Amino acid sequence: MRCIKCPVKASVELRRHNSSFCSPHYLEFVRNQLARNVKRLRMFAPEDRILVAISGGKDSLALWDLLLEAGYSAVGLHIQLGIGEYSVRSAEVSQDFAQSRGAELIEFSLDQELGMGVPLLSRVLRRPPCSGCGLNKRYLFNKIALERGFTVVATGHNLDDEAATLMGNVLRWQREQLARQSPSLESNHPQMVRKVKPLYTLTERETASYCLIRGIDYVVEECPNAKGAHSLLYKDILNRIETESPGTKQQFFQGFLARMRPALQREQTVDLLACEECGQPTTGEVCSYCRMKDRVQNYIAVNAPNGASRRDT
Ligand code: Q46
Ligand code: ZN
Ligand code: ZN
Repeated sequence: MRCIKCPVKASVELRRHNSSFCSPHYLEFVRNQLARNVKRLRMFAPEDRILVAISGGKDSLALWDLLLEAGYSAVGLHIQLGIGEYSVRSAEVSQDFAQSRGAELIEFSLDQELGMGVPLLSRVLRRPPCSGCGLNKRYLFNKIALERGFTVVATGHNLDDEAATLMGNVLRWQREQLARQSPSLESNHPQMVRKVKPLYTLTERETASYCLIRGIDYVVEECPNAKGAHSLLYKDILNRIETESPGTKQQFFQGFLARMRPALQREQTVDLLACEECGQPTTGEVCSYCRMKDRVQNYIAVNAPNGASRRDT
């Protein structure tokens, strides 16, 4: 099989695009996808200061690499979640990447900020690990971006992530989540930073191929808490459909953005207020992060007043 752009043997085949590329032309394809997405959805401009959420996985590192290559001001933010070896390795990989590119990486530790990592937090809140983890990440990305003068937060969500989230939202008919699901979310509150997902048209396999060709070392293992997650089931189902009918995943998500989301958006009438404790946007008086933090502080005051067992993970 030959590259569709030159006579060289292809190294990546994209059945949904009916295309195959040699390595240099594949990199060009990925760069063009990013540039097109950024332009089409007006995600950011050259003068924007971008905070890139870095997990240490293939998607976030590919995104950071692409933004740096394109000359954007892109600073990484890695939040250490305290999930055993997985978090140790994620931090190392993120630091190594930053060092290799001479890029700035902001590191933040949940243990230091909150007094505990995700595993203990899950037990204190009596909720699945991903629930507390997601709440912290969403809140901290926005807060750190605001405090440090970033104009936009970029995450590495890919087409598989977006299609699986869409499937979950549709299966439960979650109107509010559907209305908010977008690769480019404008700020609707003075304390809210714009959120963008510039890789939303690329699949997991495509970002992995990009990392492989670019020689980017990333954490291959999934977070241990992802096991049994509904999102993995949806991804598996969508991949099986995709194998039989290439392009379905893309049509599913792009069709939603073009035909369904505009109607849902018009219905959205949620007024955001400023949290009485931290000033961040919320629909109630006190935001869910501050309510969670109160519970954590109560737990620490009763169970580990000296912080002795704070690292009980
Ligand atoms: S890191 Fe956190 Fe994910 Fe791990 S605990 Fe769940 S949400 S699975 S992206
Ligand atoms: Zn080629
Ligand atoms: Zn708050």
